[in-house]
Amino acid sequence: MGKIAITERVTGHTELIGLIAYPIRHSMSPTMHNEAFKKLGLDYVYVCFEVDNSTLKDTVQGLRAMKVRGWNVSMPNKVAITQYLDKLSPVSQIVGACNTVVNDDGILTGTITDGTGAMHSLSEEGVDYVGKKMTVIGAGGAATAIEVQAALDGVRELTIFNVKDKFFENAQETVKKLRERTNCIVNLYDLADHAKLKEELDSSDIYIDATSCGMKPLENVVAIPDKSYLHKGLVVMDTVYAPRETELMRWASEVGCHTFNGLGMMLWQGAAAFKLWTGKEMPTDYIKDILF
Ligand code: SKM
Repeated sequence: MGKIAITERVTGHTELIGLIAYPIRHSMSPTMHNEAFKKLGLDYVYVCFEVDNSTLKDTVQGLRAMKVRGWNVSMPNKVAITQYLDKLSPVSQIVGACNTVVNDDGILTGTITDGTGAMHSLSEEGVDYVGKKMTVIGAGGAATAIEVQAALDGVRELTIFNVKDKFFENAQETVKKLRERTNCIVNLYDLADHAKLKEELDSSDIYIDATSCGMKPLENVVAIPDKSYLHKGLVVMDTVYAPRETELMRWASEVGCHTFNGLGMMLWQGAAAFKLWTGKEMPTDYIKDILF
């Protein structure tokens, strides 16, 4: 946007919507939301702020005091911010994290739209997940949001794999909560158990990779050992979108799987947040045309 466009668009009435994370200068959210505001003639601007856990509390207080309409939250603040909000949506409570805050007259409500974003992306790809078996690799923020939403949205069986790192315990908690609150059959295994991984993927309809494999600095790294773990008929979604095609997606194409990246998830998590702040549908076809 040039100087003229900014002075035409930003006036004394313009309201702010933010994204608080660190690092965050790489984000495509500002372009996505600002293009959508412009297209619909909505008087908001969306700006990134480099905020980590050390300045998070002050930031939340400041945004509330400034009557900012809302904001997105990304790493490393998704879990930490929950303690500073007034209310959390049911899904945010189960996931234990938040990526979207709405400020209604000083009452801050947090929710998480990453999971609905992923499920919406599957639907858009023509994947009917209700009653199906899904394997998800990963136990971080995005992975947990997907796992919870999948179980809530009617996936029959969910198998989670993760390496035995600090997130494994988190995944154990997720499994416990989902077993208590949903009818989904949920299991968790160590990603190092290759025999189990093969067995579970062989009997799955959908495989979602929600690790950072495939993304800088792990380009060309794949969470599964080789393409014999994939079968034709398996839907393979990689949550990575930069690069647009990961090594996992190349293997999946070679095997004949329906495969796609995380751009749809990114779009639909943003569209859900956009709706909460503005009450309007994001013009997603237009955004796809200009951004994807
Ligand atoms: O949950 C999303 C967040 O809303 C925006 C974002 C980004 O712009 O990079 C990434 C995810 O954490």
